[in-house]
Amino acid sequence: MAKETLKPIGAEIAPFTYPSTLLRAQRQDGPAGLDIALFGLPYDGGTIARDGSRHGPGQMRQMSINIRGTNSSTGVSPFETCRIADIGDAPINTFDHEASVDMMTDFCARVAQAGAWPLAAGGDHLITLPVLRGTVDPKNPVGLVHFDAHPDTHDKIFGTRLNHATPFRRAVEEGLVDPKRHVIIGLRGTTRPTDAAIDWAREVGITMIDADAFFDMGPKATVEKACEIAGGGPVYVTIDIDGMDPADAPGTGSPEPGGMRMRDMQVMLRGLRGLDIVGGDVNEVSPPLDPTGYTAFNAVHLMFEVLCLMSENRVARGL
Ligand SMILES: [Mn+2]
Repeated sequence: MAKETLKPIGAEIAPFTYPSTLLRAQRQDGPAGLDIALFGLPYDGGTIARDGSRHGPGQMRQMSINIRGTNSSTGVSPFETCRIADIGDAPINTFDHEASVDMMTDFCARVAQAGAWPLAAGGDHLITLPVLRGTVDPKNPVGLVHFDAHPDTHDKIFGTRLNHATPFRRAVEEGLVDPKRHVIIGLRGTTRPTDAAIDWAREVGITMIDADAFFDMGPKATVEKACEIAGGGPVYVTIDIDGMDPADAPGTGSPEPGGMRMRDMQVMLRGLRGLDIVGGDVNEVSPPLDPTGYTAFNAVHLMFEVLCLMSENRVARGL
């Protein structure tokens, strides 16, 4: 018997009302009974310079206005097969960095304890660490499909271990991510004569497909390679919006020219079908840096693609 699902708010009958929920999902307090929990992690205390991504979840809710329930390319309708709701934002403490990371971790742990899979809106890229800490058992680490202009594998910045340039160093150290199944796509930008973050990533076996390699291979060959690397176990998808070209995502703290366009991202995300995708996030959308909202608009369309992958996998697993 088909399960009773939560239909998106007004997607058919009131397309121009503002539900102000992620992907027009229904609002629910807490993750009980959900297959997939959508939520915000409105924290940018890990940002080195240009911040503002704490406002990302809010603008992503506003820009969810045009999201309808079905993926026109794949035919997947996540709200028909899975119980999905927006459970709001994790609490944080603006004046206490370490406590905020712990509060986000606790929030995500409650999602996992309810049996739901997480799909988060950031926040800066540090937010991926509490999602992984809260939802991944180190006995069963995830593979990572990671879109980003930067590797985020530094050890420390200004002596601190928790910021948006370090989350994947910590995640690998803590056994949450299998570095042999971690692929980063889109690396580029000005750098330094030596880059310890890149060197470390290479040493531990992370695969890096930089923007030059991506544009040589094209999105289809790139995603085929990504599937080969990340497959063989549960997979998490993390999308730093600065992986995209600033033409499609200007509203982010560390934009880098020469990146992937929206179409490239759509082709690659749809190419991940068949992987065991159990969670994801879209992060680094900074509304103050893009008053048009176009960055957040694209971000929620990417989030919907990840939701389709997760819901399809949930069905494949018989959950
Ligand atoms: Mn990043």
